[in-house]
Amino acid sequence: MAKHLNAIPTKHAKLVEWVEQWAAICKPEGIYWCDGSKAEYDRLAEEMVQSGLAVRLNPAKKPNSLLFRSDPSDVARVENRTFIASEKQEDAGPTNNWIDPKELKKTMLGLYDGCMKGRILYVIPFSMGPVGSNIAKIGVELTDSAYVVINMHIMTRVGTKVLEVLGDKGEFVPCVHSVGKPLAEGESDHGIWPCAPIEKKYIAHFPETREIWSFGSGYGGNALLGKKCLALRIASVQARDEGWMAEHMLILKLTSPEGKVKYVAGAFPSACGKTNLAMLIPTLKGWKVETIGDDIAWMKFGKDGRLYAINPEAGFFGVAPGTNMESNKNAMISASRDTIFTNVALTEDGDVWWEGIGYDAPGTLIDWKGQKWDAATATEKAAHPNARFTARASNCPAIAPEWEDPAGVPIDAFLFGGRRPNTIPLVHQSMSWEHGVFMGSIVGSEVTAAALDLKAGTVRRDPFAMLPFCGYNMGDYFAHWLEIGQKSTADKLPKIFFVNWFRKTADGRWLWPGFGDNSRVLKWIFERCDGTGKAVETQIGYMPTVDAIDRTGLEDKVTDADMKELLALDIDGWKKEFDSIKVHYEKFGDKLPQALRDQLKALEQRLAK
Ligand code: O2Y
Ligand code: MN
Repeated sequence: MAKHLNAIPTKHAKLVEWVEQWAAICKPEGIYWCDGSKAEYDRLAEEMVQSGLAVRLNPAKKPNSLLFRSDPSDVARVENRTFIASEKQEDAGPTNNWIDPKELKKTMLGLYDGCMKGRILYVIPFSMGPVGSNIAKIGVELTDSAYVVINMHIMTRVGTKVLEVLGDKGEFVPCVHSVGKPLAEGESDHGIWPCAPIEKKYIAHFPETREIWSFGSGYGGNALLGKKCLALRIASVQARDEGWMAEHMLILKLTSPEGKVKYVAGAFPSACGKTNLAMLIPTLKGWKVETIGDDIAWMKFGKDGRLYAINPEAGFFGVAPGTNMESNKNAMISASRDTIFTNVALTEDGDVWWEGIGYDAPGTLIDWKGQKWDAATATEKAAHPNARFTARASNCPAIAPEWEDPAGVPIDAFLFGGRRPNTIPLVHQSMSWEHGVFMGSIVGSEVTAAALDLKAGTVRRDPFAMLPFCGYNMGDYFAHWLEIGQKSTADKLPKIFFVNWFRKTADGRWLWPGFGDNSRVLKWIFERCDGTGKAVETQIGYMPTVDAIDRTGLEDKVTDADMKELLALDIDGWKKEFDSIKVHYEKFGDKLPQALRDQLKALEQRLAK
């Protein structure tokens, strides 16, 4: 039996028993209970530097920061190895990979048997959300990866204070993770990222028992189990059962020049600039955006009938390539110290570099695969396109003072959006809660030539940006959104908007500059929440009049003609959209709520007028 390397810091009998059960299966060299301290972080970081797994960056360039290079086969979330193992297939629904839980547990127990030989089993008690908040949840992750431990230190709240809240009998979500690479007697990783081959990778969720089992990957969303696995897939099931919301949404605080505040939450599919929007620097004088969260929102009704949101995370796991001082200055500053970089390039002077960082590579680099890289001769990118920075939210200059308020912040507006070069206007507002749910259910991005599974130009629907993250049948999830609308009144519920920063002209020119100029659209949304903001009712919802979006200082970049095009109602485009939504909806069969069928029918009728 593996020995405990430090004192067991809890009297929670069920937790201790569960840890020992898993230790008996995984057979680690020892069990270590994480306390979440800086000393623990520093010790594990140094051990990984000494073993060659991590590079310590030049402290004069990036203080207290590390660089990791993963195995080239372990660079992103693996959707085809991510499973919802509900008792009934119907409960996973048409958008998830379903697998029988008994069969999966049998397979995975076989893989877990002895998988931690030669390694330490770390026990990570963590809180998603401010410790003790009534919206927060506690998880415990078992892992054999010190990389996971230090990332969890940044992304969640870890350690002793969490165990105090858990007490002797508190509920926790059990999360088991192994890199799936046992070590033989005397063997070490020799600085090579441990993981298992793709066919042995499993990212498994058991919604009925609220368990997460992950095997074979050490990377991001596959391994940091608090994030996508707990805070979205399992939490979405808990939220359905308990009457709250777990959403793939950024949360931002918007302050007007007069000092009035609105809180906005927004769901966008991957690669639509969610982190950039959450940290936006307005180009409009006097307006301020502050960040509450960049990826996930948990929301519960307050006694006043409003929805209160917390960011369950404590850090950002952001995409490095394309992030620069122009696109996201606040993210660059967040990642300027105390940061874990994964799969970016290393400069000769011990700094990091990636494509789109805003300046040329300063000399010869070491690329993400550990090879010498020279811009003049390179045939491949220096940083992996999914290279990441793990940065502390507390290091973000734009972080809102209330970002850790355990009560959460009251949400005024929901935004949905995707990358849509045509048809969808710059912004429109729903006519009702049901219409807003309809808008969320049709979110999607146009597929580019790079995505191989769909024809270029078609729309990949990603309802509520939850396609890879909803832990149950998406049809039931739509019904849950509709039920949320029944729990309060229209004046208290968030207003719902659909935005599209990605419109192009027929000859491929961007119509809208995006980034800081998106504050102009946020201003109109702010005004609409206040019952002002000029709008016209159209077949697809309320749209701003052409003069309603403040273009002060932007008149040369976005002309009157551009604005007209951005806000034009493209009836023929919407008729095609209707056909595409019909096909999308067919997937859900009987699970598609009648209210959404009615919304689609009503749209058809309005378009025919
Ligand atoms: O590739 C990964 O493992 C990370 S995926 C991710 C990370 C941060 C925020 N969002 C996402 C996402 O896929 O939505
Ligand atoms: Mn995300």
